[in-house]
Amino acid sequence: MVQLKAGPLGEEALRPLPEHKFTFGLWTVGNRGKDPFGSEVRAGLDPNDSVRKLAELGAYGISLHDDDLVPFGSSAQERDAIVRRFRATLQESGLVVAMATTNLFAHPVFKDGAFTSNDKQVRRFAIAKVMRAIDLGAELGAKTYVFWGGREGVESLAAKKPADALNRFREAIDFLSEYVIDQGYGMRFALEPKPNEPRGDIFLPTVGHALAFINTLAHPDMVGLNPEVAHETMSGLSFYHGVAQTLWQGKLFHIDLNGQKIGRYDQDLRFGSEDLKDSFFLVKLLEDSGYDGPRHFDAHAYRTENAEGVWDFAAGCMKTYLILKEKAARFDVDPDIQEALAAASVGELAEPSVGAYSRSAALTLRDATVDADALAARGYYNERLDQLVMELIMGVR
Ligand code: GLT
Ligand code: MN
Ligand code: MN
Repeated sequence: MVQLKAGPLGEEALRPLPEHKFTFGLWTVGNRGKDPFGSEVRAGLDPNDSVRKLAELGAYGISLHDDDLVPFGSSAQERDAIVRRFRATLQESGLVVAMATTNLFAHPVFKDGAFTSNDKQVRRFAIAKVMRAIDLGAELGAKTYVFWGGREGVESLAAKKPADALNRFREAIDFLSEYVIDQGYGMRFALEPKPNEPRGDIFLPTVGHALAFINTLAHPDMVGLNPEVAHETMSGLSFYHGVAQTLWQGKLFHIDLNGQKIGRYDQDLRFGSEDLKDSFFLVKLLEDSGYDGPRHFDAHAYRTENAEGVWDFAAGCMKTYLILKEKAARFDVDPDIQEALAAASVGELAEPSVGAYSRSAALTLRDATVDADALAARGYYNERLDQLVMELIMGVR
């Protein structure tokens, strides 16, 4: 029997606090709504104002590309003045810089890629730009450094040999790992996979490709992933399963949360706005796993929004996460759900199937008579289980 719950989820539990570790890219709240078909619809934001506003809303920190804070081409003197002012704002507001990254995609010099550009001079320029951006990240206290290879790809398949490109990608990551070690920054790297856009095809297109690539690196221990909801979903893959395996392999170093419809361009929508069921299980997974990194939103407000709507968007991302977190806690204490989990034999999957190998155990198992038809007769009651979860998500239990 479905029991209607007492009332709205407690206001207290839904108030974002720094301890929840919500972070936003400066480029997310700063997104001006430009798309391939139309111009900007919102004014640019001063990063210092973004920090103050996010602190007011209960965020924990921000992330940035080098160029989000220090415009491309700034002099050393201008850079230092901007960074000094920004550090003061961070200190006043209590926000941290949890992640830093490099813009290796906007300037025309990167039109054929950065680490994988066919032009060696461009590749060298890209690695130098990353070193300077790592210095900036270190100065601001960032512990995670993200690599999103948006331009590392091709349209014409004849234009790059994939093995050469992967060698150059690896060479760059290995060189930069050494740089971080040499400088004593104590940072970890997080690779962010994406299948396409802006390139026709991008190297390291999915979580699976990137996990396999890490095993080939000189310092695999300092490199993990920054998976993004939108990027796996674009390919029709389950983000939940991608993150689950990343966690299983000890490689979830950071995460980009947003919303996305399958098969579309990279929409970067408000977290949870398109994929409630997957989002619920994602939040449950993160909360149950002991992942203690940032809950980072890489999304932006609809193009319909003015300056005010940007903050509705940011508050919405955090509130949805907290609602789903609250529901994940209810999942664990809901007696009907617990009963349905038992009926589905969910716990049994945690038990070893055959245990340690011995020849006698193997032969006994191999030669035993099994009534497969009898085993096949059981039900797993997944319909009942799933309906109960949907009722939980929809708010009637
Ligand atoms: C860009 C991209 C994101 C990446 C950012 C980090 S930049 O907005 O679409 O997915 O996370 O480089
Ligand atoms: Mn991202
Ligand atoms: Mn995206």
